[in-house]
Amino acid sequence: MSSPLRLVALAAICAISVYAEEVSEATEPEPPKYESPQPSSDALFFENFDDESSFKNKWVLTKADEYDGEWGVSAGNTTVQFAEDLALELKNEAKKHGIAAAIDGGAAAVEGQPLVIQYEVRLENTHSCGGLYIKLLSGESLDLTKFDGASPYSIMFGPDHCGGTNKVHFILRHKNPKTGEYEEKHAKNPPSAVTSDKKTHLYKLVINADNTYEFFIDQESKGKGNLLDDMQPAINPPKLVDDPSDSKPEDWVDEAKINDPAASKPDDWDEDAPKMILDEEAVIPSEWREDEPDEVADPDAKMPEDWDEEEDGDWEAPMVKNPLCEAAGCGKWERPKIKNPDYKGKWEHPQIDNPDYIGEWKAKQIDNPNFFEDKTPYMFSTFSAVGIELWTMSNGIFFDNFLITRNVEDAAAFAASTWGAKSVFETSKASSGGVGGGVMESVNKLLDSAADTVEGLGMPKAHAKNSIFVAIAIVIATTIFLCCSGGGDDEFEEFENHSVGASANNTVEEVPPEPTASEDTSIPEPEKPAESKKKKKGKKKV
Ligand SMILES: [Ca+2]
Repeated sequence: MSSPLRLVALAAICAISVYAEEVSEATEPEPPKYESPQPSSDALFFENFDDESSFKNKWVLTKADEYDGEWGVSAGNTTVQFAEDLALELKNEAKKHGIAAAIDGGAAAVEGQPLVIQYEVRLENTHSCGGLYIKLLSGESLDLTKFDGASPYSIMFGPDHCGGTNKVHFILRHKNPKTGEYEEKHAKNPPSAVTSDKKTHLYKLVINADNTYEFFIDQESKGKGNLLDDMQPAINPPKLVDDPSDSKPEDWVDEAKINDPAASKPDDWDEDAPKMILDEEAVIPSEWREDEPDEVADPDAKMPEDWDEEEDGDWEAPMVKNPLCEAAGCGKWERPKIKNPDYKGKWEHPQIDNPDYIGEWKAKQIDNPNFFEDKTPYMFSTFSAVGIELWTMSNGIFFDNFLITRNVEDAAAFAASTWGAKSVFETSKASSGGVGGGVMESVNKLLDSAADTVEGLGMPKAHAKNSIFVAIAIVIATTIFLCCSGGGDDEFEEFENHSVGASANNTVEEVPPEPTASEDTSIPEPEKPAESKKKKKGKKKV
């Protein structure tokens, strides 16, 4: 066997032993067990999706028209730490999805207390276009089977990414106490969402009792604002408004400048004169060679020794710059251009202050008949359900660990034990080529796919993956040994003897098989590709 092939076989055998060792290490001792996370008891709403039967009882699929996107709960791909850690999966691309869960007895912001809304999002596929946000649905007699984009809500919060738009929404539907109408108020400076990787990200909105709000992504503050100052349009309308009965008088002059009536375009002002003209005083340089070409065949070039004129055609020297042109130039001489001294461009009428100017007209201000002042917009409407209503071009979107609470510390502690643990795992996975990793992720996916098939035959998936990897490695190594054995260096023979437990005294001399008539064991020398020779024609580095 030739040395490179033996090295490949050796590497395959090493891979088997290393992988077998890893498998052995991975199964002993027992990996940590998964425990479904639970927040403290005062959560207004909580869902970890780990109990599928509970999920089915609690969550309602909308039956609204066009909302035929499928939902399910699953652990998703193998980059998650625990197979028992289920999450809500949005399953279809290019479909509308709607699902919601009622909050027993409803909930509302409470005077003097903050409100925290947080949840995790993980994207298994590249996210091209679609929302990832949730809504706190309002309305007393809410029918979740009719949940759609028009369903009333109090707060919409979460990522939205499509093309160049990428932000974390915070929209408050605020009730106008004068009209009773609801108006959408958008946070003025929302942060960008994280949609470029496949890790789990935690989105959190905290609305405080002093009307301030703050965005957090992965436990880091990503921006804050005040409901009274930083919402668009403003929560509270202005005290004064334009008097609708007032209008600008017809003789009101609001032009500050006018054309100078005393000025006019001079008769000799030629607006059409060109900016550049030919220099009529220029003369052809004495060293200019009008009859010489710019390039000539390189007189120093020589035909390559391996050039075969019968096979490759006539050899032509590469072209180089004509040395006779270096002094001034070659070819037809053209007059250079100079700036036109008569060029003036378009005449512009000089401006003067308008003697009749009165100023900018403004309507008379009157008290705003619709004025109100909500000093506590953080006390927004009640909410009775958590809903996800999305139209997305991507699938493989996972939501998990929803938590709505009035306790900021509990929310942070819960996030640390849930998202925090996932983040540590995913970061270590990524550094070893796992989450978002390259080749190993592809290999892992292939093994997953094969293991899924075997799993259907009754073998646990993890064991199936390990067995398939070892089997493939053994087949590769055996094939290399069987196909390529014979001849070779002493070092590898020594390895072979040791590896099969043979002593130096009982080695068997290998006899290479006679080639049959149909077999040609010689390896023909590859022909020189004609294309590569042709490329030499007329080429020379100069
Ligand atoms: Ca979960």
